[in-house]
Amino acid sequence: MRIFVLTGAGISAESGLGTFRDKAGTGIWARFDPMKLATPEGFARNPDEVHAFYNARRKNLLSAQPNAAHHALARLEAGLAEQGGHMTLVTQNIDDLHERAGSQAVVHMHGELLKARCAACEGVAEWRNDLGRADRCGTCGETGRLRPHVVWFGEMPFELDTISRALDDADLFVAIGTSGTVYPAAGFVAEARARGIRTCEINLEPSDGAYLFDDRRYGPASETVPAWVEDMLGGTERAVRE
Ligand code: BV8
Repeated sequence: MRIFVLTGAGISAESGLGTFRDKAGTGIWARFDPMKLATPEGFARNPDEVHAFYNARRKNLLSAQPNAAHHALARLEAGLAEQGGHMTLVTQNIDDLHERAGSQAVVHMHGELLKARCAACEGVAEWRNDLGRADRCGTCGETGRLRPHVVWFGEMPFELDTISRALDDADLFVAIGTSGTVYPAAGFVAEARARGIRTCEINLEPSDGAYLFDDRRYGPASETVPAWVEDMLGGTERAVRE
């Protein structure tokens, strides 16, 4: 079995990291303006404000722990490999909770909060402290040219070719903890369907794109994902229709 898994902020919600668009209107983008804080134009206009936004999220991440859903996906990756199968894990998240739970291959299509990129030399380095205009690039020595290594709105997501090839190769497409709002990630389910691939949504509640999924499982990821992984590794994927 070759499974393509796409995760979003919902898989990290129970680890205490914020989601973006919860229906309750409590998400990050309900409290902060993405056009000011998650676009290159916003960063150019007010770098200190954008750095402060990501410094707060980086601090929050460093005190967070992976939850049972992250650990279950790490088990699925290992279990499928043992069975001669394969799992591709693509995440929209910029946290490192999949890696800390033991996932070996994670495609961060929207970048990584614990890395900084230099606008002068394009060098990328681990960065776990606060980041600001006074910081110096360890590769080229320039000061004040570092930014969070994340993909902002209007910027090209990373590894789209890798993602497209993995979709070509998959037997099953599973979206976990994503509202299916942001493109191109939100378009992956339609690409999977166009390839005749079975699709499954695992989320707290039906997303606006729920109709695009053959199977659906709803509830907190820390409960629904381990149960789904047990089914997958037990070989009897029990698709619970809503
Ligand atoms: C691109 C990184 C061209 C930074 C993010 C106008 C101008 C420019 C672009 C556009 C435009 N109009 C549209 C676009 C395209 C735009 C877009 O899609 N906009 C949307 C708003 C309409 N996209 C882009 O700009 C992308 N780039 O288009 O470049 C291009 C295109 C194709 C090919 C080549 C080039 C770049 C988008 C990336 C932006 N960066 N983040 C940061 O994190 O600060 S996006 C942001 O939303 C998040 O990072 C996240 O990755 C992404 C998706 O959000 P979700 O993960 O789905 O989270 P959300 O809160 O929405 O949903 C959580 C879900 O979990 C909910 O359904 C909830 O019910 C559920 N949940 C909650 N708790 C639990 C749970 N589930 C289970 N258990 C729980 N406990």
